Amino acid sequence: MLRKLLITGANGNLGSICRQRLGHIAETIRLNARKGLGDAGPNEEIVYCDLSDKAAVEAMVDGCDGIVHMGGRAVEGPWEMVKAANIDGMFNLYEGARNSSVQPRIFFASSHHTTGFHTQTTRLDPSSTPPRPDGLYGVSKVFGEALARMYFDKFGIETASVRIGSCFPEPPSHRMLSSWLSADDMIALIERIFSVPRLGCPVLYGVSNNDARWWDNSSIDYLGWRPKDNSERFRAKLNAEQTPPRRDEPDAIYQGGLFCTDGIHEE
Ligand code: 15L
Repeated sequence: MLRKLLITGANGNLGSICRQRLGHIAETIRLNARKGLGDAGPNEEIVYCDLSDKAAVEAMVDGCDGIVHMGGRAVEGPWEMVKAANIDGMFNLYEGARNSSVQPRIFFASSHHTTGFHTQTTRLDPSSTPPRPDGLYGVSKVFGEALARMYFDKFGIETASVRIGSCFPEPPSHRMLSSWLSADDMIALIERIFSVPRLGCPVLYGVSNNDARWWDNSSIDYLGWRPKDNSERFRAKLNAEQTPPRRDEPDAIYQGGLFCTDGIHEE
């Protein structure tokens, strides 16, 4: 059991699932967002700060032996926003980890948009696939993975960079039948990451056991994570509700789908 687990982005879609379901893995859960966390529960602490505020982030990280880093920008946006949240924010978090009185183990919510320009006919192994980000957001997650790796090689800080696919109650599109990650599988993954004796610094895809998945996570078998859910059970319903994209449409060509056709967002 951890002493103190920090969950950043704790008011977001995935952060709030973590808040609801990870209370048992630490004596104290420190929750972070910029606002909107409500009242602290029995073993919760609330810290409001912006990830781009270095002093505040360092103070927040100090003393935490686990971090689930869900915070930051989770979709494409103007560079200034992506940079503040995902570049400066990551650096501040890792400087906090380096300077902390306790060395934390970190779950970093990376994204499959680090490799979004790979085609849907390509099977990717995260231990060897070159990045092909599909936007500034994807680029920022490539930076995050590289930063995590450097802090491991130089300072021994262990991180699992999890390229989260599409974590929704049901896949919202045909593309996401491949990239879907159930909340149950995500929580089971986080539990494994914080319980294996040696984590190292793996990169993996956060994806359920979908028949249609593109990703091969066999390089992280040692984590003992065996995702159980399969998006196939939603296919008939999705077919009834939506026409699948044509084979020549970006949502059927690229793993990153329409993120690949997005331009550079202006301020
Ligand atoms: C992501 O990274 C986003 O956070 C999520 O909202 C989805 O858009 C997902 O990727 C996806 O495109 O599958």
